[in-house]
Amino acid sequence: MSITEQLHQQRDAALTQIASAGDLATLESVRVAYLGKKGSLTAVLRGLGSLPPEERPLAGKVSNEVRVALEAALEARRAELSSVALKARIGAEALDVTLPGRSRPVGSRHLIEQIRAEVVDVFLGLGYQIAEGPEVELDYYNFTALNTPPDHPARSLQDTFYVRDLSGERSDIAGESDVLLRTHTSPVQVRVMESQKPPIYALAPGKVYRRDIADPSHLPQFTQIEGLVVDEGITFADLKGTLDHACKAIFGPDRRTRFRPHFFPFTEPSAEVDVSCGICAGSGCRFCKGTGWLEILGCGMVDPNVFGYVGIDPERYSGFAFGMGVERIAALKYDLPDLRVLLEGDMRFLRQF
Ligand code: 2NL
Repeated sequence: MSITEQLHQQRDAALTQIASAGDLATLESVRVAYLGKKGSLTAVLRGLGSLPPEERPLAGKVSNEVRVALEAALEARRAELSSVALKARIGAEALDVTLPGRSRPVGSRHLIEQIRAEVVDVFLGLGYQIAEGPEVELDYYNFTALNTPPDHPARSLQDTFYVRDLSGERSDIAGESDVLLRTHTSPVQVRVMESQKPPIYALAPGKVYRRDIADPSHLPQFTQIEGLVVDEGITFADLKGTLDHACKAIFGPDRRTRFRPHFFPFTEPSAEVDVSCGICAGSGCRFCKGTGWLEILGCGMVDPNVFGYVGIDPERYSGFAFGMGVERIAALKYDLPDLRVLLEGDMRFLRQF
């Protein structure tokens, strides 16, 4: 076979392999087999020098043509294969930017926390300090210093969660225990009066505990906000003005208040406060059970006996105090038929606020 025939045979074999190379790596191995340092075409080119001089020009020309043809075919196939590879990669990495994103719901404060913050803001606006204290309290701060008699029903095991029972160890408090879960936030205010001199303008929001079975209108744990003012010359008129302002700020400027006589061990005189019904504006409807009024808080002038426990001179100072249940305010504001939804964490309820 002539050298020209050999070269053409190699060229045709190489072109077939180039055409059938399915990926860039295979194509590269074809290139190395023919045009690499130890490639078969390279070997032919190296052997040109040993040909008889008259054959060299033609053999040189043909081998050069074959090399150029193979390089062109390799380059063309390389371009083809890279575009196929790129298309495959783009296909695999494709991202549909028109798909809706995964939703991440934004959380919100619990309704009780919202109302608590709203009430706190009203009293911050009146210059009150916010006070906090322990939820596990001493009987002394929760009952005794608040003028609650030893035999008062609120102190019974039926009504209060006791933590430590000392009745077996100390005969002087027979039937009593000295550590309990606070039943109101009043003990916070007793501690304020013990540690600060008047004038005192304090608000005590926090969780309180009572031994009730949960039902539509009772929870064993709820949130109370109490307020306390002690200053010279404080009268019941100051109490009325303050609470009327607070009710208008919380429920709306068109609401009215009324004060009914009541009894608490720690205040004298004492009153319950009603706010006019927001549905019927006072004329009577199903929501207010025909009365035109909704009961929202208790209050009164601080009993001088309470001042005695904390060393405040009742001849020089007078004061008022009040307490409200935040869950009850929530129920009135949003017409909740059952307070228990406030403790259950059901998103269908919580999402509404
Ligand atoms: C209610 C009634 C009330 C107080 C709380 C109080 C605190 C001190 C002294 C005197 Cl340190 N009184 N607190 C007074 C009257 C009523 O709460 O119905 N709460 C839900």
